[in-house]
Amino acid sequence: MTDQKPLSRNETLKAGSDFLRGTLPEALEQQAFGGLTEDEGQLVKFHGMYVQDDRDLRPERAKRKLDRAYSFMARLRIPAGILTPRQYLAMDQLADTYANHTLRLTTRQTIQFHGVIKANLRASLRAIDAALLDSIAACGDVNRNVMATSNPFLSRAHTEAAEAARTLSAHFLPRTGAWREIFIEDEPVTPPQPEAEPIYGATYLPRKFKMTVAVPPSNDVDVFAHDLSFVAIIESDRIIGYTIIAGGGMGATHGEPETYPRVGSIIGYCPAAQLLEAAQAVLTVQRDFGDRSNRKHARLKYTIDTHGLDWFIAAVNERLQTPLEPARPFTFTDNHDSFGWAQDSDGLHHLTLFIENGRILDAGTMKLKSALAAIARLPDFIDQGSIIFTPNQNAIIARITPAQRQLIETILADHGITQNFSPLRSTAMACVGLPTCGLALAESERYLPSLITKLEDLLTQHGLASEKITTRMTGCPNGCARPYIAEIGLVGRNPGRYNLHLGGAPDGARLNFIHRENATEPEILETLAPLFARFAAERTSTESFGDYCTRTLL
Ligand code: SRM
Ligand code: SF4
Repeated sequence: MTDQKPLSRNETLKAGSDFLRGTLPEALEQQAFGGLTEDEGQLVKFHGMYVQDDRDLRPERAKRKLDRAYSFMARLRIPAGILTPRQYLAMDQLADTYANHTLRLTTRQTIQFHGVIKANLRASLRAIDAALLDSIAACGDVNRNVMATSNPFLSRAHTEAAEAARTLSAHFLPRTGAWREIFIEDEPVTPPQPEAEPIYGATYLPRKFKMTVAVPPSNDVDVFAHDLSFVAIIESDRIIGYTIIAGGGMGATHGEPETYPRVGSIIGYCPAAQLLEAAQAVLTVQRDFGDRSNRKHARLKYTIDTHGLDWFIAAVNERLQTPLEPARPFTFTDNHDSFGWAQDSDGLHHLTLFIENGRILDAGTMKLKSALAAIARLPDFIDQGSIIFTPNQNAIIARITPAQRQLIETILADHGITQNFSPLRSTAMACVGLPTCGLALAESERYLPSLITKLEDLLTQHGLASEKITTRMTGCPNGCARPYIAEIGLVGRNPGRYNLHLGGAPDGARLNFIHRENATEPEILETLAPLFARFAAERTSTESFGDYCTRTLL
């Protein structure tokens, strides 16, 4: 390590935690307090959980001098986002038995449960384990859920990309037995030998680390937003290797310019067989040189900017048997999902469903949760189908026989599920935000749908109703819905106020810029209305809104 500054508190905590155990076992026994101590809260993240409280209830509870209404968020590790229908049904059941009756699809192809009380934590984790799933490393200073371009059944290259995501996820999984010992087994599991973390060491990584695998021309995983991305280079429908992108990241803090979003840099190419070696070289350079004193400066993007890209590439190459080759070209068309029906070469059908902000629930006449469970239970589908989560918070019902296609449409219709969403709405994403996210400064998931309705009206007025304009909202600058590469990005600043960012590229390759700060809804609409009018009148024939804004406003 080159850094001489004092280590951050989390580093000491990790080092002294006995491979992520700390006092968690005792804390789970203490039911009188529904939360955890600060240190336990940091450690439980490595096991896929966060202590949260219902922020809607905070003022009233504070007035009554009551503790916060604590509960846990639990996040699964699902590389490439693929579940069997039986696994999906087990998770659907978990949501009802132990959580808040919803499943929340995330921007990293997995599921979160909200509202799990401490007394139900172990039972929830056991239900996850019984479904042959886990939540290991879904959060914490480790390699997080690995994404891959959705739907492995669309081509052989897609299958290989999903395999690559699984391989990466398994290779970089922490080796500690703490998760199983604390949450699953009744008895402590005595490891056969002293535990070790051969890749991470006892202090794991300086900060979270995120990987993706993309199959062009789709950039649904948003390769430029993550620490490390592999873009498949394909010949005859096989992945022969990957162009590697490193140092992307979205997180920032308002008013702290030394924190910033960054799009990843292309660092070279490796043959397919070198995938793990290349990933390990990048991850261990970050392990050894990342900032362990300031967590706001600890992601790989800052390591690269501190030492320089040439230094970084040389440091990666030093750890490889054969250095990276020059990057090979690739082209992305967009970073959206393709909705509706598709068919694979085996004649099986696949339905990509839009799920607004990833929230699967039964609400009024729209019973999405019940509909998906009914589909998952269908004979044949339950044995040979798949349910796949996309990086855009949507779901694919995959491997449907021709005979069942009509049946599935009927189930959806009977549950009030229509798919007539505007292009604007179906490509929009909001992070969770209030009431569960402890960092939210403004509404996000609960607010974006109504703002989209107003933006739809504006677009219709200007003859732009069929325009796909990537719109993403977050309740704070951490960037969980990747807003800084959207064509319209709205980043929460204060209650009811957002920074309006414009100018992302439709393929997600470019950062947008702040156009208006701290804007209220009327201010957002009054800013966008004339811009939409000018875009409709002045755009070149195929110009996207993001490209237009970059051309005319910068
Ligand atoms: Fe995130 C923290 C939700 C994807 C950047 N994120 C959080 C926490 C855990 C809040 C906290 O630390 O207390 C949020 C929990 C909210 C809740 O109530 O559930 C949260 N992040 C989410 C999810 C659920 C948003 C969503 O609506 O889908 C996504 C879960 C992904 C997953 O399955 O693993 C989610 N978060 C992202 C992404 C996008 C991505 O990974 O593709 C980013 C930007 C990419 C990046 O990492 O740079 C992202 N989340 C952050 C950050 C800023 C990190 C940084 O480098 O500064 C934080 C805050 C932190 O880590 O200190 C954060
Ligand atoms: Fe919470 Fe901010 Fe992430 Fe939204 S962007 S989920 S408000 S941390």
